[in-house]
Amino acid sequence: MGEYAVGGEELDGAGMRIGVAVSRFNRPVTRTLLDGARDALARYGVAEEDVTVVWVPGAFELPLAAARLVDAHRPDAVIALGAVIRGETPHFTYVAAEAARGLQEVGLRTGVPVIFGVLTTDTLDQAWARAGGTEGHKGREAAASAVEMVMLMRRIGAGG
Ligand code: INI
Repeated sequence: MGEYAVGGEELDGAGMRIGVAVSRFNRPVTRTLLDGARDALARYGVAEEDVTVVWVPGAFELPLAAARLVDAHRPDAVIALGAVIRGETPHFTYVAAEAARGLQEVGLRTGVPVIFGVLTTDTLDQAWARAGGTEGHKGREAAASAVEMVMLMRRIGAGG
């Protein structure tokens, strides 16, 4: 029996190695997500040289990059950042759903936390609102989730 939790105030990323996969599609937004994630990781004590960033063409490519990062670098966590905006085509549904499914699969296969920092919105304005605007900052939140999940996995123990 037991109960495991990590409080936001105790987030400590000192010594953690973090991989970041980020998509170029809607780059001004994803660049902002990346800047926020990097800044937040630094605030949690993650050293700059312990953060590895990989750029991919679009969100659909995020799962493969996350998988390769895990297999090649064995980071403590991977953060995936992207912006999928609905626009006019059904492409949105496939890209967003496959990014989510693929990223979840990488985390479950490897036991390394994979954080879903992918915006899925109807409009560009809604994406900006979640990239440091009125609805928060998904990049910063992703960084916090990454550090929390690494701490939590260590507390639970017996990882892969
Ligand atoms: N990729 C995104 O990251 N965001 C989008 O909004 C998007 N839309 O709308 O099409 C998008 N498409 C590209 C996709 O991720 C792949 O890069 C492409 O299909 C090549 O595999």
